[in-house]
Amino acid sequence: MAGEPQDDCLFCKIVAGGIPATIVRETETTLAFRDINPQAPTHVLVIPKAHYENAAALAAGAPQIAADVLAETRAVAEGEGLESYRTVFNTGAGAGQTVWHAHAHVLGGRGLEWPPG
Ligand code: DGP
Repeated sequence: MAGEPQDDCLFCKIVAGGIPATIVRETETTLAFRDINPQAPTHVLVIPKAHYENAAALAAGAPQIAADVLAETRAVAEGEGLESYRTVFNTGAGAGQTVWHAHAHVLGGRGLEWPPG
């Protein structure tokens, strides 16, 4: 069921403390931790603690938590001292989503080109 923890979800396991992660920030509804395979000097993932399979499902099912995730991307960028940064939600396999728990990538600390690949 949307919002409920999933036994087979990597990020639900991180939320539950079953898999270690380098936590950057935590709120009642969100968790921010460093990406295991960083693509920039700062590469932090901001996730809802509740399980939604991607950003679209989160926006539809829990818009306030979606807003919390977005607010946390700003807080992460500020905490990392980033004036410029990119926030990315890969939604669907064709867009590069590989973990099926909604997450925002916060990338910064180097020049970022546009368009992305
Ligand atoms: P995406 O491709 O948008 O679904 O991004 C998933 C990201 O999750 C990817 O950049 C790598 C990261 N990731 C995968 N497994 C782990 C893990 O066990 N720990 C952490 N911290 N990040 C992970």
